[in-house]
Order: sequence, then C-alpha cells, then structure tokens
Amino acid sequence: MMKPMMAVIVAALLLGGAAARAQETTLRMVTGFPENGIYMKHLEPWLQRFNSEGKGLLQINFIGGPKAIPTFEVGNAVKSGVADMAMTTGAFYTNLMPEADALKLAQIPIAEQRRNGAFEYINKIWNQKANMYYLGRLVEFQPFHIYLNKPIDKPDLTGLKLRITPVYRDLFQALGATVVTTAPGEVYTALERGVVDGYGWPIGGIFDLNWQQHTKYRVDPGFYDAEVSMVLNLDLWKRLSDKQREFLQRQMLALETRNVEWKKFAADEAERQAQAGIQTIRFDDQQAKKYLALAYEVGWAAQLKASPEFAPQLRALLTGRQ
Ligand code: 173
Repeated sequence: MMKPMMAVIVAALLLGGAAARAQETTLRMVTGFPENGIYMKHLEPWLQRFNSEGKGLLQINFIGGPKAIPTFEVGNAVKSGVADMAMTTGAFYTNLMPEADALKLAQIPIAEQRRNGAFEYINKIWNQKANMYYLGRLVEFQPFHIYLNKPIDKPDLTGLKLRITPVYRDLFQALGATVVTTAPGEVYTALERGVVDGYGWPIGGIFDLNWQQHTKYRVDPGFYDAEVSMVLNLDLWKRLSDKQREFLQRQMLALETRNVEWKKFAADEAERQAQAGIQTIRFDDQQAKKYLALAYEVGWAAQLKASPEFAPQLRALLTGRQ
C-alpha cells in the first residue's frame, strides 16, 4: 500500500502530466510548395524555434509537400481539416475562393496591412469562404517574372505557350500567350519536353528544381509581389486556447520580421541567374510602364469580375488607395 502522502503526490503528478498533455496541441502542417525549396528552407529555423519555445503548449508537425497533398488540393485539406495548417499561396486555392489570388496585388507590406485593416478584412473573407484563419505572410519583395526559351523584343507573347498558375493567367493571356496550368513540381518536365516555351515564377527559386537548365531568358521588370502565407483551419483556430493563439500570433509576427531577407535574396538570385547564363530581356521605360499598368489592370479586373462583393474593398486596403 502507498502511504497517503505519497498517493497524493503521485496523483498530482499524474494529473499534472495529463493536464499538460491536454494543453499541448500539435498542428499538422503541409505545403503546396516543393519540400526542398526556398520557402521550406526559410521556414526551417522558425519551425525549430517554434517547437522548442512551444513545448507543452503548441507544436508543429511538418507532414510534407505535394507528395503528401497535391499542390492544388492543399486549400481543400485545410478547409476540411484533413490538414491543420498550410504554407501555401492563394493561386493554389482559387478553387475555394477567387479572392485568394488577390494578395499578389498588394502594394503595401504585410506590416502595414496589419495596421490599415487589410488583415482583418482578409480574415473576414478567408473565414467565411474557405473556413481558414489567415495567420500571416512569410514571403514579400519577390516580384514575378516571365522566363522564356524564345526571345521577345516587346511585351507580346503571341505564339508562345507558357506554364502558369492563376497568378499569371490574365496578364499572359492579355499579352497573347497560350497557357497551361501546372504545379511547380511539373515545370521541369514541361520545359525538358518542350511542352512549354517558358513559365512564370518569382525572381527567386528557379534553381530549386533545376529550371535554369532549361531557361534562356528572364523578362524584366518583374510584376506583382509573390505571396506565400500561413493559413489554419478555422475550427481548429477556435478550439485553441487564448495562450496558444497568442503564442502562434507572436511566432507569426517574428517570422514576418524576416521578410526583409527576401530583398537581398532577390538581388542574389538575379546575379545567380546571370552567372548561369540566363539573359535579361529588358523592356524600355515606356514599355515597362505600360506592361506594369496592364498587369495590375487585368489582375484587378479579374478580381472585380469574380468577386464584386469583396474586390473593391480588398483593392482599397491592399493598395493603400481609398
Ligand atoms: O507556382 C507559381 O508560379 C505560383 O503561383 C507562385 C506563387 C507564389 C510564390 C511562388 C510561386
């Protein structure tokens, strides 16, 4: 028989242990981007720190990339709760809500979006239409570019077939291209087989899957701003304790302070592309101005058409122009 005092201590330990375990929640995270790509690399030190500081409270278990859940299914997985959390981009879940693709059109940084009401408005839409809580944005300052294997001398893509996601569709089609949508994981094969003459991608990351081997030109200037964000299943968000939510938000803010790193990365990647023999096709000032104006014009026109309810306010908030 245990002595009474001993029994009390043992009971306290058991209860304490059970309580601590009950409080710790593990978030199963997936990504729509390649597992060994730059975005996962950027995230790795954050994940380590998150899990060491979050012991007993909140943990993240990285399940995997597109092999676990295909790129364009990641949004559905978070919406339904098959996954708890995802690092992905809006273009990968326009099947849930066309508004998802609007974040690429932001012309003010996420830090400002958190101050001017954009962040709350994004959450209003994301909650309602995708059963997601929008946690924050971990990629900024990464404009998109056209990468080609055939030269052009003006903003005209007539006769070219390009790999896209919804990010690039309206612009590339407005410039006369034929388009084919693929996940990042299928770009290399499409280039190698000559199925496409080029692709859209941000300034950084083309080396991750060896696309430089089949890339002759990059077109400047870049347009929009690549958005990669963290989203969470909304039911799960509601189930978390205040303490867990605060911790998660604090970690997200810490991650966002590292977004400035992408500026240097952009410059480094442009240099690396030049080293790899990729030539730059640069529109002259007048062409560039028209090209960028067209990019935003067709981008917002598509948003206004697909989402008359939310696009006007989203545009005001994301561009900082009322
Ligand atoms: O796959 C893509 O080209 C794409 O849509 C995207 C979006 C954000 C960052 C990188 C790629």
